Amino acid sequence: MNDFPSIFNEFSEARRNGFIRVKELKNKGHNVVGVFCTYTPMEIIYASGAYPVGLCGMSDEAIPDAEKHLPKNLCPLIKSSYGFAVSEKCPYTYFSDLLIGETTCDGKKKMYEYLGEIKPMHVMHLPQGADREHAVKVWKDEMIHLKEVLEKKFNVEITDEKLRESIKARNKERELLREFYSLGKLNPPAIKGRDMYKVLEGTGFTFDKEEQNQRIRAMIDDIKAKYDAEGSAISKEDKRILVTGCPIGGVMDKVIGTIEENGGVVVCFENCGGVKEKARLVDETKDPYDALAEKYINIPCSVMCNNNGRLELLDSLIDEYQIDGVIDITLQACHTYNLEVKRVKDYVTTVKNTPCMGLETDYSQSDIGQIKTRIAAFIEML
Ligand code: BJ8
Repeated sequence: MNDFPSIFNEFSEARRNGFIRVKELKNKGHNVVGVFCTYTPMEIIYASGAYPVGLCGMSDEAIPDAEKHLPKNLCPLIKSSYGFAVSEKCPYTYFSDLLIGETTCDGKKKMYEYLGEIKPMHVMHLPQGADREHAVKVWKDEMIHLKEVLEKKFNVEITDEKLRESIKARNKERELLREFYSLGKLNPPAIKGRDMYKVLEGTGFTFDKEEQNQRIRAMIDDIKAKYDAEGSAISKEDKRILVTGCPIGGVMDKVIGTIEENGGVVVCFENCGGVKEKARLVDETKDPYDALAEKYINIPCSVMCNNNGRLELLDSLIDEYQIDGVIDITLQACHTYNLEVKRVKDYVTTVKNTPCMGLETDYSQSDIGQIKTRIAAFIEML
């Protein structure tokens, strides 16, 4: 039987060790594409032969560098991402041949204009809603435009065959990760949310996908076998928490750690990095660009108007994961998620009869005491 904590840690080390792997890829003549968002159609990047890597900043280390150019009252994820790029403190950004962003929130899309002065940058124009037929057409055209940009940049041809192969490979990875995070459906869950997140996050910095999939397959089988033989190390009394809202890479320890040290266990991450991107596969039977446009435009992020898909997803997840309480995390100055807090809270408490708490925070440690008090009180009340 495997040693789970060390396997989980290996995944969380992937980000740090990935620096060396990226350098090796560059030395071997491969292209690297830096990305910032779940809307990026990774399949097209893979079909160009390049390796995508996530560049969203997850610590406050480079925020002072960003604040030399950007306003202070901006989302920490945007400031951190820009700060790492402008200060050349992030090797992933440094080694990227091209950066791809999307017109999501105002802060990100305007930050991309500055990033474009540092590195080659392509911004995809994301429609602002998924419920109109022409929006899907516009998004499909943007996919085709991205294909042309990558072909020109890397002097390659992206054939439909290559694209279909990468769609299949990504779907396979998604299905495996869905099986992995579904371990949270067990009651009590088989693993803690912090460990689950380490693995999910680590996959964004693992470049050999075949090897990654084999490791995850073996890990799922081992965890299930251990659970069947010995039960779970997690108490059935722990309150089952669903986390939704902004990406949480930069507030992982502060928020998820605090939940799990105060009688809760995070069994489901609805946000980016968790279920949001993986809930829906790309249809392998359709024209690949139609299928990619349909899949990606339906990601239920708060930048969309309307974003009813988020409530639909939360509705089913609360049932499937037997949720005791929902915590909706907003990064400071993220207006779109902040504005959705009321809608989420109203829906979750009235329709699903489940307690819900909104939590606003940033990448600093200054509010840690207040966060602890609020989370402990919320869990106590469940
Ligand atoms: S699909 S969540 S990765 S946009 S937290 S930068 S929205 S101000 S990160 Fe996001 Fe794509 Fe949506 Fe996901 Fe702006 Fe809000 Fe900051 Fe955000």
